[in-house]
Amino acid sequence: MFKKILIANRGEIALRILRACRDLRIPAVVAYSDVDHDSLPVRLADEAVCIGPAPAARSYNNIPAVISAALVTGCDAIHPGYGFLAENAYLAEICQQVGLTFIGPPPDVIEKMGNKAEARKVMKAAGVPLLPGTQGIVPTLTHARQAAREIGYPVVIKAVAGGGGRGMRVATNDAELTRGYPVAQSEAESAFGNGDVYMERYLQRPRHVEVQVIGDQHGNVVAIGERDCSLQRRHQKVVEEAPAPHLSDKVRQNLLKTAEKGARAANYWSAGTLEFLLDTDGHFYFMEMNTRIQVEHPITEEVTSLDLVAWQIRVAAGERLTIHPEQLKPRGHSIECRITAEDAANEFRPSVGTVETYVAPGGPGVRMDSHLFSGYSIPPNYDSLLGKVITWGSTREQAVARMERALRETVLTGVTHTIPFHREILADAAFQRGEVHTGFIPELMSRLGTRLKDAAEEDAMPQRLPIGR
Ligand code: MV4
Repeated sequence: MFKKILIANRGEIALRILRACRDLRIPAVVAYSDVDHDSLPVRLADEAVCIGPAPAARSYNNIPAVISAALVTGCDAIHPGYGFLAENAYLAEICQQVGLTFIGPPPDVIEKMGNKAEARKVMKAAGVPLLPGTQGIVPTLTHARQAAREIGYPVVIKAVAGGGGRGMRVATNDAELTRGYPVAQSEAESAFGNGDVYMERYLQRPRHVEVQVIGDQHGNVVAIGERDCSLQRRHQKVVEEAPAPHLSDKVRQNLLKTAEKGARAANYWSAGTLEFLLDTDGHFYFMEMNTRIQVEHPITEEVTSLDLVAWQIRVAAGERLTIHPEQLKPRGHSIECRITAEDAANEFRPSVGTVETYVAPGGPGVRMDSHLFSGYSIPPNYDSLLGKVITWGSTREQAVARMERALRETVLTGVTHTIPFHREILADAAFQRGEVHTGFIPELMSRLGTRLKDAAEEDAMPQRLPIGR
């Protein structure tokens, strides 16, 4: 096992990794930027080391700074968390060269899955179902028109270096394709430094269902379980749940077996996720693979009792997976609400400031993964995630009821946040029936109209705040 781990991340995930290190009795060093000096993970860590100023390019994304921080503090492994350098093949490569272990898959696997057209090829060869689409990249508009004829409209143009929906362009006819193709290319070039694009048939209102996998360095790969992540706004997940509602046992078993086969074909080890689109007939299609621990991993932990971050560390150290099939039958249901510092009533404008009062929810079936504390000042330099409210119930209904309870009892003042928005989602009749799809949030937003403003005001009313003032 590792002697000491460098946590090259911040916020709730730095804290989550630190907790896994504690459970494994591994000392941990938190690498932080200037503005995170007083953060909770830094305060709780065994050691902390500053890696640069606030801009991520000069700290959390600065490979030489991260490598040096690990070496000078005597670490033998780096956990990158999610975001920042988590899917950076160069970091994984340099780690190998200087004798550090990158807690993630090998660089060649990161690179292959990072190219979405290459990932499609690997999955196709393995017999994983894909939407009709191009074999590789689409080099010219002429090729794009030809491909659209073969695929059939509507089509979507995606960046090979993209992922998560950034730089996506939908075309429903030749005219839209002609206009959209160069835009997709130049957006891909400026966003990812790689203008290569590929094409797929576009599916209307699909569900986003992803499969958590984990593999060791001895050839064992298991699909742990699926998550429904259909509730997204501008490609940002808002609510996730496990298991996926209204999925037949047959489709679920097939999905998990298929994901396992895909991960094996990619020579995968470590924790990873295969994303699929699910249509209304229960057909699923591979979209992309993420080679990191994901934000929403806790809901899979809640229904399996596995510690995915601890397993990710253990397999990186060379341990064998010893997960029994019995542990893979999901027990009950889990939901996660991502609380962000945004104003849902005003186009989700980012909100910054200092947390005045924070009281975390608790009680049976409630887990709060957050780095907040009363008096914490939120730096404006990074993403707006404040924490994740995660509930577990023996049924979906119980997990929903517990989420409503947890959201009601959370006290968070001083910054505008999305708890009122989450309460509207939870109160929605279609959501309560488990009728989720990727059009849900946009449709809810238009139904809500000005209701969000009222909900935000109500939330701020002092008589609802038992603590503070
Ligand atoms: C798609 C799609 C429909 N057809 N691909 C890709 C990444 C994801 N974040 C957005 N992506 C989509 N890819 C094809 N061929 C629809 C989406 C999509 C979506 C997917 C999951 C969750 C929310 C979404 C919202 C809009 C579009």
